[in-house]
Formats: sequence, C-alpha cells, structure tokens
Amino acid sequence: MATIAQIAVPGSTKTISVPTGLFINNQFVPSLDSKETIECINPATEEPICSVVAGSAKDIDAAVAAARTAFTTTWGKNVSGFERSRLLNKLADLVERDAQELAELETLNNGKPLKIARDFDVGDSVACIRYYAGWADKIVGQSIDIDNKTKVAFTKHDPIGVCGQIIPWNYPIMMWAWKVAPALACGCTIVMKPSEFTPLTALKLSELIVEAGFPPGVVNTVPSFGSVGGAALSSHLDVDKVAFTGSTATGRRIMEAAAKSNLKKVTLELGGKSPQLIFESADLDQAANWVALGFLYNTGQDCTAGSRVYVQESISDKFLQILIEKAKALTIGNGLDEKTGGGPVVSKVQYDKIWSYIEAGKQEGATCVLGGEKRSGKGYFVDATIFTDIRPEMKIVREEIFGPVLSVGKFKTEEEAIQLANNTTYGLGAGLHSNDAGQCMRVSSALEAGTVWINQYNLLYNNVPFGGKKQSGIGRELGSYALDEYTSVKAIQWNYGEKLD
Ligand code: TXE
Repeated sequence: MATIAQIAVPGSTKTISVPTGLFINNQFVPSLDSKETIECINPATEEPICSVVAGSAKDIDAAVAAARTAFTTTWGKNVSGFERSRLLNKLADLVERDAQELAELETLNNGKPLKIARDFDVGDSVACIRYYAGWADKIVGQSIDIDNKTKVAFTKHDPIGVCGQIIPWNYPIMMWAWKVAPALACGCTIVMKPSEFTPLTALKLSELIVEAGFPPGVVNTVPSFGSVGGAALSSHLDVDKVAFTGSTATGRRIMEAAAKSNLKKVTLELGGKSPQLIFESADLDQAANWVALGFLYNTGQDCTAGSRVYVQESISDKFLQILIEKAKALTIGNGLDEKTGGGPVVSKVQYDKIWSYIEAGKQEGATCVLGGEKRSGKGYFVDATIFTDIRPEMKIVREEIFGPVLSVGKFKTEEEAIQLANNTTYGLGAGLHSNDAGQCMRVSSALEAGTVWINQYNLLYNNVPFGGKKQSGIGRELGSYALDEYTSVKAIQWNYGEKLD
C-alpha cells in the first residue's frame, strides 16, 4: 500500500500529506507480516479519509527492539538532559509551526471543532512539550549522609527504559504530548500505539520527530488494533513500562497482561462518572456555565466529563432552567464550520453506545428535559441531552457514557451531597460551586477524586498533576509528578573509609 496519503481538506483546495506506514527507527515502513489496514473515517460525514497499515505483534517486536537499541546507545543514559531539552524545544517549535495542519487533520479524523483543535489541543500540547523540555535537565536525586565519616549514599533518577504508550481517540494529539514529552524528558524511549479510530495525527507528528533531530528508535509509532498491538505491548517481556489512557475495562486487561508477563510498571488514566455539586450560595449563572462546559466539552467525550450534577433542592428548578438555556446555545455541527461549538462523536461505535444509554435512561424512568432525539442525515451527531428524576441505580447515573448526556439530581444537605457524589466506583474529577469558603474546604476534602474543581470545572494545566482515585486510574500525569512515573530511583551507597574486620 502507498506510504503517503494525500488528504483533501473539504471546503479548500488544500491537501495534507500523511504517511500511512509504521514508524520504526525514524522510517515509515510496511508491516512485517500483516495485510490488515485501519480505515480512517470522518465522523462528520461518515466518508473514508484514508487507510493506514495496521501493525501486528511482530511489528511491535520490531519497534520494541528499535526502542531498546536506542535506549542503550544514543538515548537513555547516553544523552544529557541539556540535549533532551534542546530536542524537545525543537519539537515544540515544529508542532507550533504546523498547528493549523495538525488541527485540520485532527478535526477530519476525530470530528472536534477546528478552532478548539488548533487553540487548545495543539496549543496545550506545544506548551506541554515545552514544560517537559524545561524539566529535562533538572531531574536530580538526593545526597544522603550516612555517618559523615566513611560512607555516603546518593540517589539517581534513571530513565525507566522502553515505554509502551497506548492512547485513545478523544484527544489524539494532546494524549500523544502528555505521554511523549515526560518520557523523553526523563530519557526513556517509546513505542506509541495510537487509537485505531484516530491514528493520523500521531503519524504526522512522527515526521516531526525526525525533523527535530531525535535519533532513530527513540520514538516509534505503530498504529494497530487494541487486541493486537495494545495487547502485544502490554505483555511484552522487553517493555519496562506501559502508560495507558482509555477505558477501565481495557486498563484492567493491561494490568493483567503486565502482571502475567514481566511485571512492567503500569500507569492508567481511566474512565470516570464525575459529579458536580451546586450549593444554594453559588453564583447560579456561573455554575451553569461550568456545568454546561463540563458535560458538553469535546461532545462529552472527556474522561473528566461532569456527567452527574446534584443541585441543592431550594435552587434546583431555577438552576435547571438556566442550564437548559446554556446547553441549548451550543451549536453542534461539522468541526470545519467556524460556527461549530461541538463536533460529532468520534465513531459509529461511540454513537451507538451513547444512544443505547439515552434509551436506557428513558426506559428506566428518568425524565428527558433536553435533547434525546436522533437527527436525520449523515454524521455521528448527538445533541445535548439532560435527564432529571434520576435514581442512583440507573445505568445513566452509574456508567460512563462518554457523550453529551447529563443526569441532574437533587440534595437537601451537604452530607447528602457528598454521599451522592462519592457513590461511584470512579474517582477522576469532581466539582463544587459554593460561595461559602468553609463549605468549599469541607466538601473538597471529602470528595473522592484525583482533581476537585471549586467554582470552575475541567481546566487543566501542564504543571498541575492529573489522575484518578478508585477505578479511575493509577499514577499521575502532568506536573513534576509525571517524572516519577518515567524514572526509577537507584540508591548508590559508597564506602570510602570503613574496614570490615
Ligand atoms: O476504549 P479502549 P474504546 C471510555 C469511554 C468509551 C469507552 C470505550 O467510556 O466509550 O472507553 O472506548 C487500546 N490491550 N474511554 O473502546 O478500548 C485501543 O486500541 C491494550 C475513556 O475506544 O480503552 C486504544 O488505543 N490496549 C477514555 C486504547 O486502548 C488495548 C478515552 C483505548 O481504547 C486493548 C477513551 C487491549 N486489550 C475511551 N484493547 C479516557 N479515560 O479518556 C484496546 N486497546
């Protein structure tokens, strides 16, 4: 199959060239043994975009071997932090230079609005790469006195080794940056497996790895189906760590494969069913803005989507009215249209999953007060949908939907609000809206989540750690915390005087 696809950008005369092979040792190559391809679909039109090679387990072996060779020769402990920093800064410059094209490709393959893809997904990814470029020459250990006369100990934070990185389809560029930047800053090498739904931007970014000057084998990209390439990476005996973002079910499989193979280190960023609490002292207009953002951003395909909202009874009717107006105002359409605020959902699979939840909500007796009706025509569009009259045991209240669907319930007291919010197996994000400072402190410390937002929701910063409690994950991304996930601490104990009798 051709190794370069020319992809037309609808509405313009422009084409984007995308390599369609596997990226191993800084070259785009065919599969060693697979004839399979991944068909990339534009979710706004349901039209095919192009196909790329689907890597096999043998291709994963080849990519891991390339990553291992690079780790022990040109990268790993053989490259200084200054050089890693220089290369990461160069990469950030190139991603910034190509922001428009990368965003167009993201919009075509994922569906999200072009402006959001460019200004947030690509913009934040550039900032993330620069943030970790800043850390690359500041990864240091400790010097530990033992007896001050004959012995000293010190620690080194060694790169952990070859990292398998398995990323999802909801933020293909940003998840690439969140994984690649800290790993490279720490001196690790990478085999990246993008989602089979959205492999195009990871392939395009691989071209920039070469242009930035990274040695061959430092970053390898193998598009593949999860049960093939993802499973091969998770069970590989020569992979030192797997970093994963995706569903809790797949996270469980990855951990099991890691345990059964070489006990590789695993970090997991998984699903959520994140609550937001609206107390009667809150600024209701502001709270409604954040709640709308929380369940509609990225058309709800967001691991921290605030998909359960509980409102204090005294203000619940008023709040709901304001919220419905805000949610109605979002224009969902083709991401290439400048007016679009939210795109289609990523795939037919995701579209069908969301509709099965909307149907379940209706069948289980919740009241649909907004949306809940299918559109006619092409494209995987789902309009903002809000349910009230919910009960804790309903599927729409318990399970991650990953679409623009919100469940709204009520509470009387602060204790009841906390109990409702924490009544979930997940613990990724949580939000609370209140103008009572004491309440903000009490409730934020009682909420079981990796991130609690107060009087805001869903904002992420590259220098603030991110990750989950309970079944939402293990480990942290972003901030200095992510460096711990890509390094291994070695204690060196030195005797410079004591003699053994
Ligand atoms: O996820 P998967 P799917 C949730 C969301 C969504 C649901 C299903 O609720 O509706 O998951 O989405 C790779 N070994 N999230 O099926 O399977 C796969 O190829 C190793 C939340 O797309 O978790 C892809 O690269 N890897 C989430 C990645 O895992 C495997 C983002 C994610 O796919 C594998 C996405 C296996 N056996 C979905 N099977 C978030 N936390 O943001 C699949 N993969």
